[in-house]
Amino acid sequence: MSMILYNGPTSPFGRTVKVTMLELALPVEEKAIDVYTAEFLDQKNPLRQIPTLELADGRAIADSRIICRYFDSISGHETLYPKADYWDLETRISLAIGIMELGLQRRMEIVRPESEKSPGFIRKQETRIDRSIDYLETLIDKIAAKTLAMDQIVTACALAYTDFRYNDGWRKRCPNLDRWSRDFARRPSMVASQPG
Ligand SMILES: N[C@@H](CCC(=O)N[C@@H](CS)C(=O)NCC(=O)O)C(=O)O
Repeated sequence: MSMILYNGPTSPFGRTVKVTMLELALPVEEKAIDVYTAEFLDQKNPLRQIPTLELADGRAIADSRIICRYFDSISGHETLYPKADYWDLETRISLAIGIMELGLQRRMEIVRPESEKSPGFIRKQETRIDRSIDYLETLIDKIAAKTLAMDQIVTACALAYTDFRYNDGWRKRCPNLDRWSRDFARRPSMVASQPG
């Protein structure tokens, strides 16, 4: 086994990387860690975040977006970043990653002690998540109308994380995205990477 992926059971960023790794059938050993106590990780990624990928020569690659890019570059498969529609594709990827980031910020705020929580901050993140998912619904033809690409993986993981940590109210508002995500969730890579 040449590469080690330090990961966690509920990270949406980690799930994106794992789905990509499984879809590309890459030989990566996954190690689930508790990132909050993983001091060893500081040497590889001073931000101490999961996912972090360690290469065979000891170098580390961090940030889900960069790890997925790296996987794509070494896979020998059809690229997950097709040239047609390229900047729109990257923008959809950013939007889906943004939904994950907002969901994580919301979650971090919710688990703070009662006296330190800001309901206004939580509501702001929820409004931005809802608005972003409604916007993705308008892009469904772009997202769904092709073979596997990176925007699909990130979108599916962002929506699943929203269901997991926030709510699934978007499914009623966004019937096309709902249908598409249910189909996508049946992929073995999505089944094998469910949180928990
Ligand atoms: N931009 C990073 C974000 C990764 C990230 O935020 N990971 C969280 C878990 S979901 C983490 O490691 N948090 C550690 C901490 O907050 O101490 C990526 O895309 O990989």
